[in-house]
Parts: sequence; C-alpha cells; structure tokens
Amino acid sequence: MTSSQKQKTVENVAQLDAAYDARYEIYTPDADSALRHLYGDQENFPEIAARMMRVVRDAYLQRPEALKELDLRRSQRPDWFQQPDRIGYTAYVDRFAGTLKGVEQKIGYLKNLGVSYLHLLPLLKMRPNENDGGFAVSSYSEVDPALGSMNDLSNLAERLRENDVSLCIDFVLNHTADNHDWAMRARTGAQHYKDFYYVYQDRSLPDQYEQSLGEVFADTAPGNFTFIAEQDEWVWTTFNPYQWDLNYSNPVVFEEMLKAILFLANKGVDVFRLDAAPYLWKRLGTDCLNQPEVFSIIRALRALTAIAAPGILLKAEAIVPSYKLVQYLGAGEHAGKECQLAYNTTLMTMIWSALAEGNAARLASVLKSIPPLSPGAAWLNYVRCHDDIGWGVLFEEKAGYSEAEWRDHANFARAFYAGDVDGAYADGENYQNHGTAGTTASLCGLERAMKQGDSEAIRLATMRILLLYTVVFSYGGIPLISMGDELGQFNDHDYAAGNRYDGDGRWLHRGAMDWQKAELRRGGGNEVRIFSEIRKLAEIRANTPQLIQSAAEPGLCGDGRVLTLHHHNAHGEIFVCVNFSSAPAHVTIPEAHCWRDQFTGDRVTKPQVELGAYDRLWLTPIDQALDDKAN
Ligand code: OTU
Repeated sequence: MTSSQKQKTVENVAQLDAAYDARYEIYTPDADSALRHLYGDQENFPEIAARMMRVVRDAYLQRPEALKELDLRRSQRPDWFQQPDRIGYTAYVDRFAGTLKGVEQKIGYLKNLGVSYLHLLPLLKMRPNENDGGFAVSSYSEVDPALGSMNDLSNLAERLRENDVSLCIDFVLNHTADNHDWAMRARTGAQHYKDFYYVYQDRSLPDQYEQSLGEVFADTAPGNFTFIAEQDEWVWTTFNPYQWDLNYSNPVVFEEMLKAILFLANKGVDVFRLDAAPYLWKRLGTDCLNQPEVFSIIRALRALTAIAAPGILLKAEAIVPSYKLVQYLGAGEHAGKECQLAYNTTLMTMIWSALAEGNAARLASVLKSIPPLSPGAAWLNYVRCHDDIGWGVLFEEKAGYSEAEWRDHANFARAFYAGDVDGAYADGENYQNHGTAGTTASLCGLERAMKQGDSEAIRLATMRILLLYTVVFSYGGIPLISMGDELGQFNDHDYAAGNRYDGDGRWLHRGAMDWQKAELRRGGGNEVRIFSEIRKLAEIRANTPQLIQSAAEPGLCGDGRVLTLHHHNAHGEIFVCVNFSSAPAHVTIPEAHCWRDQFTGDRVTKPQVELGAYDRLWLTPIDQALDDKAN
C-alpha cells in the first residue's frame, strides 16, 4: 500500500466511524423507548439497555468495510429498495439449485428474468427430519450442512451484490427448533435456558391461555402447548410440537436474537423476513397476536440494526387482516420506525378470490379500505409463496361485507381451488381447515388444460397466470415471483415421497425447479410465452417510476369484471386494467391523455376499449410531441 492509499483508507474509516457516531445519536432514543416499553419495569433496565448497545457496537466493529460503505450509500438513498427495477424471486435453495454454491451458478438465469431481489427460504442449520421446511432453526450462526457453509452464504451474498441483487433470508425469530442448544440446555433443567421459552409445570396456565388462542396447524399440530416427558413440563409451541416459542419478555432472548440478526447482516444479508411476527408476545385473555409489545420488539430491532447496519431492511411476515397488517410498516408517530417491507397478504388472497368469482368488485372494495403507507415503507406483492393461501385472514376484513359473508366466500374460494365446483379448472388441494395449496399454474388451470391437450383452455390458463402477475407488478412495491411460476410449473404430485416431506400438504407446491422446462423457454412452447411475458412485466416495471411511493387508486369497469389501478406521482401516471372474467368487458379509459399500451405497444385513443377474457392493459401517457416524431 502506498502512503497515499494508506491515507485514503484512514480517511475512509474516519468517515465511516463518524457516520456510525451520528446514527448512534439519532437512533438511541428510539431504541431506548422501545426497550423501555418491553423491559422498563425491570430494576436493572439501564444495564439491559447498555448490554444491547454493546451488542450493536461489537457488531459494527465486526462489520466488513465493504458493507459499511454500502450502508453509507443506502443511508444517503433510503428509498433504494423502492426503485422500480427491484424485482423479487423466492425459492428454496435445494429446490432451486441444490446448494448455495449452486445458486451462484443460477445468477445469470435470475438476471435474465429481470430479478434483483432474491429471497432464499430457510437455509440455516435446521432440525433433522421434521423441520417445517427449515422453519425449525437449530443454530442461527450456521448454514445447514446440506446446503453449504457460512462461507458459501457470504460468498453468494457478495456475488449477488456484484450483480445488484439483494439477498433476503428468513429470520425465524418466534421460535427455535427443540434441538437448538438453548432448548437442549432447558431440557436438562438449566433455569437460565428454561427462561428462554414458556415452560409450565402443569396445564393450569396453558388451559387458561388456550381459551382465547387460535390454532395454526389445527389438523397436524393441534393445541399450542407440548408436553415434554423428560422434563415433565409443558412448553409453548404455537406451530409444530418441535418449534418452541421464544419468550421475549426475557431481555436475554432479545439480546441473543439481536446478536443473531447482526451476525447474519455482517455476512452480507440485505433483507430479513421476520417470520410469524404477530406471535412474538403473549397476553392472557387475548389471541396472543399483534400485541403492542410486538411492535416495540420490531421498533427496537429496527433502531438497533439501523445503528450497526443501516443498509439492511426488515420485512414483516404477518398473515393478519389489512388494518392490522399496515401497523407493521409504521404509521403516525411510528412512521419510518418499524419494518420497511411487509407481505401484502390482503392483495394476494384477494386476487385469487376475484379470479374465482370472475369479478373484481370485492377485491376493489378491500383495496380501497387499505390505509396508505407511510413514506419509506413498501409492500412486497406476491401471487404465491411457499405457504398455503389462507382464506381465514379475510374474516376480519370489512369493506362493506359482514363476517358471515366473508366466511361463505372463503368456503366458496376454497372449494373452487380444490376443483370442487362445476366446470372446475383448478387443481389445488385443501390445506388444514383454512387454506389452499397448489402452484400458480395448477390453480390457474394450466395443468388440467395441458393434460387434456385443450389449446383454448391452455390459452385461458396462461392468461390467468399473467393477469395475476400483472396485478402484483403494477400495484406498487416490490413484486415477487415464486420459483417456477415463470415457467408455469405444476403441482408436485409425488410430494409425499419427497426427501423433505413431513406430513405437510404445502409440499404440493414446493416441487424442485424443472430445469428441463426452463430450457424449453428458448423453444416455442407455452413456457416461452409465460417466461417472456413475465420478463416483459419486469422490463415494463423497471421503466415505471410512476410506481415509486404511489398508492394505487383502485377502480372497476365492465360490471365489476375489470379491476383498474390508477397511479400518479411526480413522475407521471399509469393506468392498468385487468379483466378477471372469462367474458369480454368494456373499459372506460381516462380521457386526460392519449395512452400507449406497454404490452402491445399500441396507441389507445378511444375512450372505450373491449378487453377479452382475462386480458390486460398497462397504459402510459404518450408524450404527444415525441410520439408524433416517432410516427
Ligand atoms: C410462517 O407461516 C412460515 O411462512 C411457515 O412456512 C411456517 O410454517 C410458520 O411461519 C412457522 O415458522 O406464521 O404469520 O398457514 O401461513 O403458519 C403467519 C400457515 C405464519 C402459514 C403460517 C405463517
């Protein structure tokens, strides 16, 4: 190193450290007030708070310089993830590419599709045998050996960064596996570790809690507590019996999880999906969901990570009704202090609902009832994920419908996608007592149509897939492609024979990536159509700054068959129309502009347009002067 290079490094470090000091000043009060809400009544609170600040300081000292520089760039551009070219993809590592090293080999494929945000499903060391698809974590500092090593993870993160792809992983913070070191020690009777969980000597408290608790896996894991014979005690297990809920009323748990998230951030992870966020705090007499303390946990995590690693994002996974969901993105005095991203469960569930009805009226009413987000927060919009479509989330939606109406509708939608209706096209399966399993393509009728070799049915099924993706790409926020959807991948009917099968019906839509099908995208089959249309959506999306921080204004046309989404911001406007029905429908186009459809490139000059079955338009105003020149 020459002396001038050395000088530069010294200056660089000084600049990074100064930025850290400034963040420390800014975010400490937020961290303090959130921690005080959680632990303020403990007499050693000052010491608790000081310990958290030490974790933050240590993590900053460990943070690689390249990441500190990225932090600085992102702090200067906090809306980096809201840029229109941020397009998501989600996959299980093994299903997609075998191992983390394998994923590196597929970066080219992802870039080709237009992807710039990759969510890899649980990849940390997981419980052997049953592990809920990796959502039973046995170590937060190790990668599962079947998928690679921690070194592979940081290498992958670096390769992705070079390719401008953000890496998201799951932060399963509500529970650990029953073979996590903490649980193992708790089993031996160590009180310090028992206090990491909710452990009860008898059923008296569990019985009291059960009176107001719901059930997630009602069929396969009924009840919320599990008897541990060797301990002769009961442990709180909201999900499966081997997933032990962590007790966040113990500040040591928060401290350990803070260490865990910052450790992973320092390996180069950009985005953390906060798994099962609503469940983090328990209160007797309630459903133990969305308790006020949950938001303080999130605010404390946000403020503390913002000091050590401000480049990272927190993404809420909360399958709750829309009025509760928006709280995870920070509103009012908490704007900018909670998650930057949240899964738009409401939109996801409602587009499937509208497709089943062949009508968008209910969808539009629900979308209209969602409060606008605070600046700095955005939706993660998706068609399918690794979970089921959970219809129960709709029961508490209002939007002009009663709970009884929602329950009827949920029953209808569930039967529809299980193929239990006249003229059925969907090939889904019922999941537990509330959901639907199946891939996008199979739920949209492509599997059935292909098996029947019915070309018109194939065309319609393909249109349905593209319609759903058009909505999530044009809603505003980060659109997410679920692995295999870009090729119209079917259900995995042999899932029960699969190496990860644990009796859970969600494996139906978690089949391995069909790379042979991926090769066909270069040919002339239907795969080419779906792949190229989704890539086209990504391209259009990347060129639509009109979606940045813009709330979609939903509307209806054609007797409610067509959903329209009108966006405008400082960059201009767009008008998107999708026909949810198999019948043609008329759309009224706003007359303020002359428009061009981004799918066909055609000019739309008439105030009325007819949209065919499941057809769509993505209209951008034509700059009159430029357009005349071009013609
Ligand atoms: C999440 O799921 C994960 O996405 C699931 O794959 C896990 O099984 C689960 O957590 C436990 O880690 O908790 O906030 O209906 O939608 O369990 C919602 C099933 C969750 C899932 C629900 C969800």
